[in-house]
Amino acid sequence: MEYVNATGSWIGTYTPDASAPLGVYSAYVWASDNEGEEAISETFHFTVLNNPPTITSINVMILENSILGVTVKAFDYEGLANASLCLYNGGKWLNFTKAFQDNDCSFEIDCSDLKEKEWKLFVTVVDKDHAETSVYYGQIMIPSQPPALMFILTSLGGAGALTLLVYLLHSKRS
Ligand SMILES: [Ca+2]
Repeated sequence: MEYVNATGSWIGTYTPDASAPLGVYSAYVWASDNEGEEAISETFHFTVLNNPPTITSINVMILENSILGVTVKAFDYEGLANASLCLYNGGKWLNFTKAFQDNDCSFEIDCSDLKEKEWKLFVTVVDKDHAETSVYYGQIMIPSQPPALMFILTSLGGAGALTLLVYLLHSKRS
């Protein structure tokens, strides 16, 4: 602590470590003079609170084969735990949760089997002390996967048969 001669005060600042357990702390001041006399103050209390996490960026990409790629970047003084993606299409919720690696959390979700193509995307980030922050990212469109043209079809020969099979594959997916 630093002594301020003008006021006869000792001034100190205590900053709890980011990993300090949350809650109420007790503290007191102990002082001694040059003759060895001591004095102890009354105990006082202060509370260490949790800072909620901050979502710094959300990057959404539609990758090949209807893979939805989402990278969430966030910050938290006490440390991040995991991120969740929630997709909502008006009737159905899909939830995906993953742990953070440092300040990044990346998802690759295979959406090729989803019939519905328009989804609202919500992102939730949870810190190590269970505080959470949620945001609505916006509407995303998952494009239909083009019908798969398998090499084996060519062995069936005939343009008519090929067209029919491609059409059947396409109908199955849409
Ligand atoms: Ca926190």
